[in-house]
Amino acid sequence: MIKTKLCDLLGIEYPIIQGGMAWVSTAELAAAVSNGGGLGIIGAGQMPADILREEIRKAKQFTDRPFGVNLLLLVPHIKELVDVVLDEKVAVVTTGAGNPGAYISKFKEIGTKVIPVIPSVALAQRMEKVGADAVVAEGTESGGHVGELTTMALVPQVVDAVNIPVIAAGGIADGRGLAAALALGAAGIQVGTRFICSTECTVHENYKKKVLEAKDRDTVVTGRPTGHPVRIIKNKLAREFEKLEKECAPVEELEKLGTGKLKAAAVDGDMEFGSVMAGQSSGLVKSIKPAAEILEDFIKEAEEVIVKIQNLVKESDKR
Ligand code: TUI
Repeated sequence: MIKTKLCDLLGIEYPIIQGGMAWVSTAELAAAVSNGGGLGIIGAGQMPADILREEIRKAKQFTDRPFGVNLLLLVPHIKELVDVVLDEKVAVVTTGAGNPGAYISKFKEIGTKVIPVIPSVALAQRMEKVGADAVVAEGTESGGHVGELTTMALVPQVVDAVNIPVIAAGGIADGRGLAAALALGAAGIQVGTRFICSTECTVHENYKKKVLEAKDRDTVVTGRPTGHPVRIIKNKLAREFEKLEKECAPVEELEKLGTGKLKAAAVDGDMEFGSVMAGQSSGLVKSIKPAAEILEDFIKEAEEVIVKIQNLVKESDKR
């Protein structure tokens, strides 16, 4: 069994939280992960407020365990989404693509735990100062909107810089990754890509297939000049981005190219011109399984790896 302070903080069995992926992490997936012993998270993305409320209520029907909502701070109606999460008293909020400082005190007043996703040490320190309960240190291996640093370099630097629990994210899709994250000082992991290929994930089947087929070099970061670099699986859309970026096309043109493309991939199954956001760990994903089984596999494999390393140390001492 692998228990950490993150399990105590969130009231969960395993130190694994599911990435709140816009258009991908619906109530079904979130509830399945929470029922399996992790923390499931609904990705609010650009949902209208009333749809987010419906998703939260659906998740409450599917599970009695705590779950969370991921809020994308760059959406124009973010204040309405914050109000829904407050109103529904969701247990945990993770935030992406910005600084949630302005909302933290409101969440804390009602006992909602706030866990910002951050790509740097400076932001982690700022988040600790304004009262975050933990941070997700997300490396550039992740899918979707990414920072510059790798998980291997970022996580231990964040661990050294703050006193709140650090959750490692980016490139982690099996128990070896969980063991490695713990070795870096993390109190747990956030997993996105592996859960795309779960039975309960409601994303289009073509999306799951694309992740299953992807190999190690099949993702690429697009849209750097827009200030919102996004990792996706290579396809015609990625090539179009590459072409426009080479031509130094205006930012507006790049932004226009990206608009609505995640929905096209996740809902309509457009694998050519849709934005198939997924991490570098796609190459590790080989099967579609129930979320609970994925969680058990993570823990079992991490335990085996840790024992193996302990044995290595013991054997080395005898030499
Ligand atoms: O947010 C994510 N991953 C995402 S968001 C997304 S949807 C999207 N679509 C198009 C363009 C942009 C987003 C798909 N995947 N991960 C968490 C994350 N947050 N990664 C990086 C950051 C981040 C960046 C800047 C967090 C804070 C931040 O702060 C800037 C500041 O100083 O305010």
